[in-house]
Amino acid sequence: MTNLLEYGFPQELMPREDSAGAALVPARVSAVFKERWQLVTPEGERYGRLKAKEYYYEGGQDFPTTGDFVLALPAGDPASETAGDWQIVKTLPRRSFFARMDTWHAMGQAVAANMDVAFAVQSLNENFNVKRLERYLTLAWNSGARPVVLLTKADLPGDHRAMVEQAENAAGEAPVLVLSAKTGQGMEQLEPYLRPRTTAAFLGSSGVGKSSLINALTGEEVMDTGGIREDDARGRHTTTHRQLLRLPSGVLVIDTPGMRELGMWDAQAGLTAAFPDVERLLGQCRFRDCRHEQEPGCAVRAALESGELSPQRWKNYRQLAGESRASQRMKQGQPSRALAKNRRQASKYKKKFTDFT
Ligand SMILES: Nc1nc2c(ncn2[C@@H]2O[C@H](COP(=O)(O)OP(=O)(O)OP(=O)(O)O)[C@@H](O)[C@H]2O)c(=O)[nH]1
Ligand SMILES: [Mg+2]
Repeated sequence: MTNLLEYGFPQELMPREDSAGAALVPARVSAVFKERWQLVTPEGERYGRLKAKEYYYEGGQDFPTTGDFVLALPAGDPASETAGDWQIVKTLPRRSFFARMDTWHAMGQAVAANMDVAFAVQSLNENFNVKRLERYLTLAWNSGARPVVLLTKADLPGDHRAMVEQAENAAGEAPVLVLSAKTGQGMEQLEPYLRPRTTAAFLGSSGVGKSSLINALTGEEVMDTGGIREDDARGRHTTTHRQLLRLPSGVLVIDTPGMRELGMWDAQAGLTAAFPDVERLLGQCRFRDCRHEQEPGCAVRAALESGELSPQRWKNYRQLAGESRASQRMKQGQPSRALAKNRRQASKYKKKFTDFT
């Protein structure tokens, strides 16, 4: 018997024996494939499909994603059409979820759910990019999990101080840890974030070493890892699907493939947490509807002029806030021009890559 509590399933969400849903079995989604969900169930690993009545009709529930807690009906009669597959009946309330804009479907896509910690991973080479880090951090804060920045490959030659400092400035309240999966340097700093029964998701571009970190934590090659291009440190999309794993220490980790696109989806709370310095200034302009261009008494312009706020950070904030507003309009059913452009780009990607994630 697999104990679902060991997989982070909250006691209070367990079906009660005297409840109407007593026949339903708790499970956690460990991976999602085309219309099939890999589940950790009390009977071990099983596969499930969504019960149409609960999911595919108007007003249906959110499709489960990796890390979700669900209730399911065990596989029925082996002779029946659905033999072998469980039926997923309910997606239980999420305590956190990392979502991004799915430009193809013009909706939010939950990448991982019920994490306690969201690791935003970048490597200390050509991959390092503050703008991208701010993007990840905004969505990580928005997820409701605790964001932590991991700067990997600290064993690589060179002076990394400037990159670490830039990451610390961008990260604000989120801790920044410098480490190496290869040599083990700094790995002990992860310990407070990796407690038994808690869940940590690893998020970041392809090739930054997410799967390598998980292997280093396990002491075994539980995930495949791949090379990177020499010239720009880009990875080869080795991990192809999101996977929840339980490590020998009892912590649950979610490995994710490097995402090519990370658009904002309804991320105002994340922006407020990731850019407190900028949002504080917004409230200080003389005019409430200040556009931060030529208006007198503009606190943003004053901060840019004094050097208190860097032009890059301001520009990135505007970009992310614009995307977030566009996603809110989209939620209300108002398509935008920006979306149409994104969709054209997405369709190009779709033709080129089969693993569009
Ligand atoms: N020097 C050095 N190389 C590392 C380190 N961690 C990972 N690598 C290398 O970086 C490459 C990519 O590592 P992966 O772990 O596959 O990267 P990933 O983030 O899982 O990539 P995707 O699965 O494609 O998203 C591999 O060649 C690793 O050997 C490290 O700490 N130091
Ligand atoms: Mg990987």
